Parts: sequence; C-alpha cells; structure tokens
Amino acid sequence: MKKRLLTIGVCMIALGAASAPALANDGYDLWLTPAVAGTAAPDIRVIGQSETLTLAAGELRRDLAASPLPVVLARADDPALAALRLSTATLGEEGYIVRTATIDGRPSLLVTGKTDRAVLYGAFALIRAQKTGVDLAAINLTSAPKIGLRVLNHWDNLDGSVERGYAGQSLWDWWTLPDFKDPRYTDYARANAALGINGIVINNVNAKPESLTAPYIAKAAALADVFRPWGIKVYLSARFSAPIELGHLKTADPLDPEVQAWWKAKADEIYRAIPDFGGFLVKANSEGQPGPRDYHRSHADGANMLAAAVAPHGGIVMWRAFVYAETDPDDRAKQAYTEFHPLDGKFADNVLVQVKNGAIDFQPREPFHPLFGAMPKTPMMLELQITKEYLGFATHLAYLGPLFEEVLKADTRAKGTGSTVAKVVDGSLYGHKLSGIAGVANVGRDRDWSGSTFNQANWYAFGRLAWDPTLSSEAVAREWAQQTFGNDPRVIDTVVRMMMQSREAVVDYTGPLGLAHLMGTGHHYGPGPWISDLARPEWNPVYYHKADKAGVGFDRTKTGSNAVAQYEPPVAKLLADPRTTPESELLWFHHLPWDWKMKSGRTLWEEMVAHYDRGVATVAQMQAEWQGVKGSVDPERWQKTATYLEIQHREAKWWRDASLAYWMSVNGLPLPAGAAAPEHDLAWYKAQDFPMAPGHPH
Ligand code: BDP
Repeated sequence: MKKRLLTIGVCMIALGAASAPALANDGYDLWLTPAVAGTAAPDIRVIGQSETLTLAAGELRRDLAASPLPVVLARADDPALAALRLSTATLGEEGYIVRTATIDGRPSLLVTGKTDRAVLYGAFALIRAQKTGVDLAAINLTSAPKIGLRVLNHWDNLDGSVERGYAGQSLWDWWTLPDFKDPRYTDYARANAALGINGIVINNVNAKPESLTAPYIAKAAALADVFRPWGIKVYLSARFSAPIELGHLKTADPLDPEVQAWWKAKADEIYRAIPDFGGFLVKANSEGQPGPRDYHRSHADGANMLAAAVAPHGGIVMWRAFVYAETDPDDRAKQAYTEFHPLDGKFADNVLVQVKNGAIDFQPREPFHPLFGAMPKTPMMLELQITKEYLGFATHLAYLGPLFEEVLKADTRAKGTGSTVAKVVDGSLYGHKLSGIAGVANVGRDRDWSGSTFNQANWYAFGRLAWDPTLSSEAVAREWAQQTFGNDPRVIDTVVRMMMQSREAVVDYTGPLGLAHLMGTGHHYGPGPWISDLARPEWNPVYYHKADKAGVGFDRTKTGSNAVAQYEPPVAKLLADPRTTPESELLWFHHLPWDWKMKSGRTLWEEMVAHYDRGVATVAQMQAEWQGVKGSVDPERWQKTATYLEIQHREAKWWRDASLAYWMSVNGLPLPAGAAAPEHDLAWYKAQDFPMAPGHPH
C-alpha cells in the first residue's frame, strides 16, 4: 500500500512538468488507476445507505476524474427515482443503468440498478467509460451479466504455495487469518468487482481435507467478510474423502447415510460461519483424487450428495468433468464425454458440471470440448485457465482473450447453426437458470499480482468476457490497455497489436497445426516432444503427436479413436476429413504424411517449420514494437516487459529448435531451404532439467 501511495505522489509531482515523462508504476493498481490528471473531484451523492453503496461512491471519488454532471448513486426502487420510470425489466439482480437524468431538478449522471451490488458495478462501468474515452455528458449504458456465476478458481494450497502459480506465493496468508485481514484482500476484491467477478473458490481443486476443519472455515469466513460488500461469494474445493479423514468414517460412499449426514452437518457448520457461502467445487476421480467411482457410484451420485447438503442453504456444487483414468485404454480426449454424457438429466438442480474449454488440458489451442451442447439437461460451466501453465508461465506475453473468444464463439451445432459454446454456458441454449464460468486465477503476492503487466490483461479479459461472452477480445484488449497505460494512442495501438498476435505466436512456437501436450514432465515448462517413458501412456507427449517416419498427428477419425463422433454430426463430418478440418486443428484429428499438401501449397513438414519460424519472428516483432514505446510507458513496467520479452524470445527459439531437432530425428527430413538449423543437437535439448521450476510441487 505504502508503495502505491508513493507512486501516486510521484505522479502528481510529475504532472507539473511540461511534457510529463513516463511515471514510476509497479503495476499494483491494475486497471483501477486513480484519477490524477488535473481533475476536480466529482460531485457524488449517494441516496440510500449500505456498505456497498459507500464503497461504490468511494471508487468514484478515487478513480473518476472531473465529471460534467454531478453523479447520483441510488437503487432503482428508491422513491427519489420514481419519476424517471426506469425500465429495469432486463437488469436482473446485477445489471446496471448509467445515464443522464434529472434528479430533484438537477441534471445528473445516474448510476443505478436493482441491488446495491448492481450500483457498484455501474460505478465501475462509469469509471471504465471515462477512461476509455466515452463522453459522459451523453452516456447511456444498460448492461446485465449474461452468465450468473463468474468465478475465479484459486489453486492455492494451505502451505502458501500455488499450484501452477507464477506470481509468487498465495495471496491468502492462512497463518495469520482469520485475525489479520491483509488490506490486499480488499484491493483484490475491488479489482474483481470492477470486472463483475462474483465468486472465488479459495483453495486448490487438489484439496486437502483440512480446508474443511473449523479453523480453516473460520479463515474462509474472514475472507468472505472482506469480499461480501464487493458482491463476491466464497466457495471451497472439497475433498471427496473428507468424511473418512476428518469424520473417521469407514467410507465416503455417497449413498451411505452416515456419509450423507456428515456432509450435511459439515455444510450446516460452514453456513453458520458464512451465511452466504457459495458452495463446493469438486475434482473427483481425476489424477489420483478420491471420488464416487471408488465406490462404484457415478459422478452424479457424488455431486448430488453434496448438492443435497448445501441445497437447504441455497448453495451449489460445481462438479468438474476433468476426468481420465489410466485404466481406460481409450483416447484421453474421449473419456470425459464417455463418462458424463450418459449422466445428463441425473444431476440435482443445484449442480453445474464444470468442463475445461478443450478435451485434454488447457493447451495453447484445443478444439472445443465435445460435452458443450451434449448435455441439454445439465447446466454446463466453462473452465478456462488464466494462469499460463502451458503458455509460457508468467514470462511469456500471451494475451488469452483470443483463446477465450475462440471457444466461446465455437459453434457446437447442438440446436442448429449458432449454438455457440457461449450460449451453452450462459444457459440460453437450453433455458437453464443456473449458469457459470470459471477461470483458474493467475494471482499471487507479486506486487503486480499476476507476475507481469500483460498477465493482468488475462484476468481482466476473463472477467469482462464472463460478464458478456459476446465481447470481442480485441475490444477488451483496447479497454484494458487504456485503463492500464493511459490514453496515448500510439502506446495503446502498439499494446493492442502486440496482444492480438501474442497467443497465436505461442501456438506457433510450441505446437502448431493442432499439435498439443508436448511439454516437459511435471513442471510443464519447455519442450519435451520426445518424452515416452512415463508410467501412464497419456502423460507422454508421444501419445499425443504419434509421430513416426510416415507421418504425424492423432487419428481421431473412424480409422482411429473416433473422437470426432462425439461432436454433433455436422461438426463431426467436417472434422472427419482432413481437407475440411481447420488447419489450425489438423493434427489434433488426423495422422497425416509429412508430405501432405497444405492449402498453402507447402508440404505439412514445410508448413510446420514455417509456423515455428513465424512464432519466433512474432516475438522478435513484439520486442521491436515495445522498443518503439520506450519513454512513453513508465520505466518500471517498460523494463520488466522488455526483459520478459527477451526471455520469451530465447524460449520461443528453444521450443522451435528443440521441436525441429526432434521431428527431424523422427522423419529424417532435411529442413526446408532457408530455415535455420537448431542451435544444439537433440541430446542437448533432452538433457535440460528444471527441478525447481515454479508452480509445481518439488
Ligand atoms: C492440469 C494441471 C494440474 C491440475 C489439473 C486440474 O497440470 O496441476 O491439478 O490440470 O485441472 O493441467 O485438475
């Protein structure tokens, strides 16, 4: 906090200078940049009283620069607004209106909604509008979230480490909770509320039973107290076998009455401490976690037992479909569908099935998961990974907006053309009341929260797309850049250009044309396409690319695993034929000869090499673009980004060289004319070892 105040002070001094130089900024403020530029404090009036309304006014006082009109905050049902006859029918509980209106005879800027938290969201929308250049004198916004549960999943462990976290230790200081409520918890809540995020799962899906003990419930309750006025509910990841570990029962069988009673009592205990507790997130029978399958019960049996425990309190269960088993010889990409599809209609009303965007595991590109659209009777939550486990950790610049947009806009064809994943997730396709979206958080104790300035954009994009999944990722990038870097159009244009090409660059240099899961074991850092010696076949990169002298790629058509049949027939038909499969997903679905003719006229091998080269070249171009804004961005954030881009360039080249060295060892082909030889031989790349890489238990 101290440092931030200092930063603001420096800003104010610097403002006096004729041509304001770039200012010191450690990124702590995220998109909540305080208004400083020669502003008169706006006139803000709150009608009505609540902690949340007070917070909303505080945000405006801090971040809104001079307003052409006095600002009035009020709930829509306040008698002071009756004469306006506001049309609130489409607002729901969280939607807001921000518009000019005459109130008590005074032309004003009205921020309203049906609830206090809707007003809070409206206040943030007003600030955002000002920072993105909207003329406040003519403002007229009405907006309601399309998705109900907009949730961050923290993979934070009780020992303070964060699974797949690259931004320092956990934000939660479990040791000093519940007594000490670090002011960062409030700043964290503010940042989320500004985006409309309304739920936080505070502990890792690989959950420890201890998180359900009385001391940890008290710690969760302390966080819930901080988050509540910001419209955010707390959720817990639950370990399925907790009745055994904590309750000393002999079983965790979901059909056992004692087990059911244990969970009911546990839920009652949690709700006594956290009356608005959101509910449970569960990873069951996946990667060694216990679950109902241990007792030959279905995932629905497991989910419904927990759902019954929280239902009397209005809670929900988010049950993950990320399952695959070493005992199942079938294509890993098929297993979640095989397991869950028959359970459609069997889940309790307060259960959502949470499905990763693709059928494997958060790879830089995956086709959309076939479960989307395939379980019409079940609310389906989309799980995205904001932390970049497979996209270069914190150091690589990879804006995930396009990845999120790609899956949201993917057309499942489940109810004809236009049955997008977004419409499955927002509940509109099948008329579900419950709807949700989850993002695996990229937040830790680093001063800049996310490990780099540009990683903040991924958190931001998740929140904004969760509110409105029809937004374009480019528009989101632009508004983020304006709030983060100010309004120099040259800086903004540069930043947006860099962002919009960055994710594709990562795809290009790590695994183009539908290749996936080629990374090093365990830590998932760097290339390892050669790895073939792990106990479970589907943990080995060779399982995914199936490269041999004749060709490369996973045949998921009829001649192979037939995973394509899990998609709706019109989608399946396109994917069954390599000529109609998008080239970006080609090797995900097909095993093709190295000399397969691509649309460009090149062979598959030549095309692969071209993609690797393009990926590295794009990073070099981002470096050049960033050099071009030196002096126009504050030195602290500029330098860290420049250095990270250097790391990214080195590592992009490493990925390219290591991958090509490996592919050549398999296909025996020479590099196309003009392509540079890998810097080292394959043995060198294979010998690299990273026992202390972050985000992974050592
Ligand atoms: C994988 C991660 C692992 C997570 C798992 C999950 O490597 O750390 O536990 O996803 O989502 O991608 O459960």
